[in-house]
Amino acid sequence: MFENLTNKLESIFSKLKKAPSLNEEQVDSGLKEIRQALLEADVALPVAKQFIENIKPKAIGQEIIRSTSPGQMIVKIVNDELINILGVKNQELNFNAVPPVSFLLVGLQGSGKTTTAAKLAKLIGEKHKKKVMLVSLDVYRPAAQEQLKILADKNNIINLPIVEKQLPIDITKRALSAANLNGSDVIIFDTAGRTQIDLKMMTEIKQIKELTKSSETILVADSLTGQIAVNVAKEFNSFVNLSSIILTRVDGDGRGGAALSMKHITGKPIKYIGVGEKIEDIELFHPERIANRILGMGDIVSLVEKAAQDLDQEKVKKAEEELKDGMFTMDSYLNQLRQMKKMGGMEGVMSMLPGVNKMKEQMKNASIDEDMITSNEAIILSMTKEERENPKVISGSRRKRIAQGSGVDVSKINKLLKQFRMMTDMMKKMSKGKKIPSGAIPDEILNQLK
Ligand SMILES: Nc1nc2c(ncn2[C@@H]2O[C@H](COP(=O)(O)OP(=O)(O)OP(=O)(O)O)[C@@H](O)[C@H]2O)c(=O)[nH]1
Ligand SMILES: [Mg+2]
Repeated sequence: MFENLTNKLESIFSKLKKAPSLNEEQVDSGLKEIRQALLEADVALPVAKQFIENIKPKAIGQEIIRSTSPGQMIVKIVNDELINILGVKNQELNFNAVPPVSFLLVGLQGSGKTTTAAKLAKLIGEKHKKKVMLVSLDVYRPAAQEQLKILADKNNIINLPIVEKQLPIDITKRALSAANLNGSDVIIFDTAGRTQIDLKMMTEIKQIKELTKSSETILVADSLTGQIAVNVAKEFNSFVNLSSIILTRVDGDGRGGAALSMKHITGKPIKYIGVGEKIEDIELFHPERIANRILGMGDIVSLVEKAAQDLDQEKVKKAEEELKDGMFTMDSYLNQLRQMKKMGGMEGVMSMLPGVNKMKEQMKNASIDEDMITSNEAIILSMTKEERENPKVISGSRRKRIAQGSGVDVSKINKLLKQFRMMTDMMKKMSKGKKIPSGAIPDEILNQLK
């Protein structure tokens, strides 16, 4: 999503970084280029202006101009300001209300409300361990209520039975009493797509909001529509007073302007982002991580979280237990490799790593790709049961045999054994609760990818 902006900023910064010292003029022209890059990324004009105004005094301050690495300091200033306009800290949905806590999803047609309702329901059920009920109030589009029902049933989410011809207000009342009866902690209301000029539809949201005393009125906005999404947010906010925003299609090739402008223009935080069509494709919106991603510093925390989410939880648990018992074997590693493949292969992983644009060439040399996973799979499958359970027994002659069996060079066997050792070391550290710092790739993970 932010690729173009990242590339532009990278080239502006590399120019600034090359200069051993910077004068005011050079900084000024760098700032102009940054402003241009923001505008090209579809950032709203007042936001781009404010951005530059905020960083200017810091960037042309004596401290920078006199410092030994002025370019690097400007990167830091830009990073801080990006975090600032993105909203500083992640904010969780507000569960602080008398149950059933109601969340109301509103937005334009096709912005992703129904999909997001189901994603949120699953996430809140699993992560927050709450009983969630889904309710569709979309009586306007044919089969809209069925669409939510099918999604909910497929994912074992409680949903309010459909009663033909009932109006949204009556459905809402029925939902509230059903939630009290079935003990739901949270109700997520999916509403029909509407535009800000449709007064009747807007009034309906206000009524439902009052009726449910909703703790959140969330605008679901399509990030691909850029500034249109931002204007829609502004209008919706003035009609119904939103509490937060969820941006969808952040996986698409939008230019990032919506994400960067929303908070500043509406004053309302983006709390989650939709990153795909599948039910689990939803993530908390972390300003710091997005800023890091934009500046090409990657996002190791998201990476690790994605890994944890995509991995089969049971297998992970098993691996942890095996590790505790000192039983982490080549079979466990084989499982991990297969899970990695499931995670969207290396490309999915790499797109979240620092400086990826520059690293593509390096990656080729280090042959970090799916071939590596496949060849490691072949190697492990050529080991005997004893060797897989206790790799320490793999002597020189055994390495030769395994190499022959799997059709690879002995050096690959050595490499894999080294990776295996690193992997077990890393897992031992992680199981001791050692935290991975944000914005930096731990050597353990880098080494493992090599
Ligand atoms: N790639 C991607 N697709 C998404 C995302 N969120 C929703 N979609 C897709 O967008 C399309 C429309 O989504 P819906 O959830 O039906 O949108 P809606 O706002 O409920 O639409 P209406 O009820 O007609 O107003 C579907 O094909 C979804 O799969 C996302 O984050 N990424
Ligand atoms: Mg819908």
